Amino acid sequence: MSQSMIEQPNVIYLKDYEVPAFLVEQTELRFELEEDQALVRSQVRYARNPESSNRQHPLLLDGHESLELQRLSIDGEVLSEKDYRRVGEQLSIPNLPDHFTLECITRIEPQNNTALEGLYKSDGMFCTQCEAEGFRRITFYQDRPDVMALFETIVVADKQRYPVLLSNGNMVDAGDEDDGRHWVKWQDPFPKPAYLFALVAGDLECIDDRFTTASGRHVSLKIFAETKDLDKLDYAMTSLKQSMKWDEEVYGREYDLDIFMIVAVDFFNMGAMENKGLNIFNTSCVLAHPETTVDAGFQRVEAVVAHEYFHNWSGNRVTCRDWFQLSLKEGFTVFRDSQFSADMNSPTVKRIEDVALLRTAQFAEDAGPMAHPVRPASFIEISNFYTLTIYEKGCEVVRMLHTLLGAETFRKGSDLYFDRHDGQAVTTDDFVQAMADVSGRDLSRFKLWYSQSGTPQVSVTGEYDAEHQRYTLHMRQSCPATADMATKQPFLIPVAVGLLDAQGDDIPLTGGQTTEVLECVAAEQSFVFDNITVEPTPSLLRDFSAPVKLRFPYSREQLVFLMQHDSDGFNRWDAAQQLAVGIMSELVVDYQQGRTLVLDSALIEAYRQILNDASLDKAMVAKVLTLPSEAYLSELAEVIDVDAIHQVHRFVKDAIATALAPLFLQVYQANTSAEEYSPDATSVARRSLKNLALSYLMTTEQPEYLALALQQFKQADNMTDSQAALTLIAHSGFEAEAAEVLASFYQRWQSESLVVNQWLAVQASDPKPDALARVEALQQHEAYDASNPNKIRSLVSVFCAQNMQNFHNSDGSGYRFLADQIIVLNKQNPQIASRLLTPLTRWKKYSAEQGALMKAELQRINNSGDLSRDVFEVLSKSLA
Ligand code: 0A1
Ligand code: ZN
Repeated sequence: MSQSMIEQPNVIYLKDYEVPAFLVEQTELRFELEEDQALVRSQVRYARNPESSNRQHPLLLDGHESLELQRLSIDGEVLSEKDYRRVGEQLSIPNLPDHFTLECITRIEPQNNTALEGLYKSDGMFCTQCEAEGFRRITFYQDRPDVMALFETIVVADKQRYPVLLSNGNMVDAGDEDDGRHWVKWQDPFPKPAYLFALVAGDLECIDDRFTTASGRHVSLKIFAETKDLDKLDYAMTSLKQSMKWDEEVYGREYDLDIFMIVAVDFFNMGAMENKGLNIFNTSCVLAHPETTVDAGFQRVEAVVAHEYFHNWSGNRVTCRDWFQLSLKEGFTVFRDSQFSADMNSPTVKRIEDVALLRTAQFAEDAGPMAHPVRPASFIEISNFYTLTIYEKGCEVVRMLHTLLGAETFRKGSDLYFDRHDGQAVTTDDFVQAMADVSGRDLSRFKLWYSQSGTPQVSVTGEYDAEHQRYTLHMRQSCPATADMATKQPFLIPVAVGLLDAQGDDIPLTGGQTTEVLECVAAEQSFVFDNITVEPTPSLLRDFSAPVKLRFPYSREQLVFLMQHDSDGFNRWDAAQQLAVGIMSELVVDYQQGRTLVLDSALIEAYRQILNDASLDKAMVAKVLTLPSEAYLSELAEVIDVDAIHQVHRFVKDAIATALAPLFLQVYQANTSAEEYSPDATSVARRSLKNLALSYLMTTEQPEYLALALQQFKQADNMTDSQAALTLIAHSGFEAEAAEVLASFYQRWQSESLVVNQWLAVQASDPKPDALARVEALQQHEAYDASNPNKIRSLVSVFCAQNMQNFHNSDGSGYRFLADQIIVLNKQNPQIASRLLTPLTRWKKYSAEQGALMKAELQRINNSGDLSRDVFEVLSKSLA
């Protein structure tokens, strides 16, 4: 057996779940923070778990290899090395009584922790990230979510460098020591698993506010950041208060501590983290200011603040039994935050954005080598499972329950779930059971959504029987084999349907309703509508009622008709997408066969109509007039021809722009406003339409429109307009102007790290052929920091995941570049390395030659040695 075979990481299976041998009554932690180390003393009171079958079971503690164990004692008696076994990530202590206190002192080096898991330093401050398995990098512990304990934490550090010392719960005591150090003691009254533990120590300032809950509890709200960012916290605070109120009104959930804190950190692997009472946020998800943040950035802050806050109930009060249940908290919480964002803004636009993400990225995940169910059956490294499937598809699964049960029953179900399981660590089955109990429904077939991977396909045809005034929808469902699962049983698919008459009005269906939810549960099934006096046009899967690929043989005329008349806003947009997809797919074939490209005027006329329809919401117009993305067209393609898709996309956009330029110019001018910036839905809609119009105009490469963009770039008083103009000019063929705006933008914003990230991303996504050389040069730029995930994402990820044309250059240079990055990052930050791999893992979707180039780079990474579990898992699945 080769060395690498011996070291192959273990696969962990859901079916092997066992309850913990010991429960924890109390966890006391003391952190001594210094510049070259941190000493952690933990004192933990254990009791044998009465539910554990084996009364002799040793205590199994998780502890990362980087932990230096300095002392271990039981009830005051120091253990020697023969009293325990430390193998790999586990420490096993046999022969224990039923009750005892274990004291453990570990030495760690946060200043050298580049993985950003456990306790690490971000820009001079200490912070933690313990989900999923980061706590084991701090001390030896049963680092699993079903072990919940009361935590008490003392943090000691130099007072001048680290005036602010935070942890979970309430501050109960504090004091100074003689040597310039100080300490603070925190107590969390709610039992929690170790993954929700947090600590922050730094030179931070905060903004303060308060919130009074429905039952009259006064909660102090604090958002911390570095002094320079203090002026960018107001929007997050407003969003937090709105979230607190919304959760009371919509879910009946109140906040439960006297204080709620958010801390902004610059080095963070993900978006944010819901640690009890002390959320830690990536600066990119909490800082917002009109001058430095685009509209989408404001909306992201609002959504992520809400998401983390909502976790206080869906995640913290009721948590996961094991990590296979991750979607229990994530799918439900994404559903909650999407409902919140819909309520705060435009529900239809929010739905369109969510579905666009799901259909491009999650469907692609389901079709790739990392395909897994919403409740996976196995994993090697849990960090690899913070995926679009767990989050976004998990959200869709909860949404389907909401659709099937109706809002009122769903609320009863969530009340029962929170009530029944408060303080427990539970499973997705428990969640569905609460929904089944309140509705009296048997949801066993529904649960296949949790256990089966893959995107179901639903083919629908319609049949009209004029004589009997009857319309029948015939549905067939199937689900393709996925990398992890060959065969699937039929799902319970809720298909929301409306029928339009010849005028485009909804025909009343059962009970006079205009939308009916059909439940498709068999491979083949027909649904009959009676008293239908004319042949209708069906509007199917309204509001995207299930995460499936639905096909109906619509004619182009029918799609235009739906675009104009469907009462379901989502389906109006989707009809436009289907129309464009149909036309563009044909053009891709024309391009491949060397035929001259000609655009079907149906698309131009449909767009003209929309532009002329003053009754429409502007955000909707902007969405409807946005062509299907190259990523979506790629997902739909059997074999991805990057060049053909790119050229066709350009061609279609240019043809539309040329035909409708005067209209776009009118729209642009009508929506240019001198009003002060505001991130409210109406203003966001106006800017989105205006900047969409500008993007069409710029496609024509006419100097007069360049002048318009330059003027917008110079005069903009907000980042949305400034960045829109910057991107269009930088990506255009006007090279002198492109260089000029990029230089002036950097000059102006170099001290704003998040703006610099946008500047990096604009260059990384430039479709012009020199993009890779530019990206490589930018890696040497003073603005770049190869250890900061936000910088890596802005430059490397954007190039590899969004700059399709250049990343997939047929000389393989893009693939080589990415592999080189991953080989370095694999050691430095395995989570980021593994995420970056995604574009290469899809090699089977490309032509044989391209696929071979991609695969060769995966193999080169594989041979580079010393792979982290994260990278190993993705590589081995991709090469299987
Ligand atoms: N629970 C967080 C996501 C998160 C997961 C892992 C992290 O570090 C590896 C950080 C954050 C959320 O859903 O927001
Ligand atoms: Zn979450």
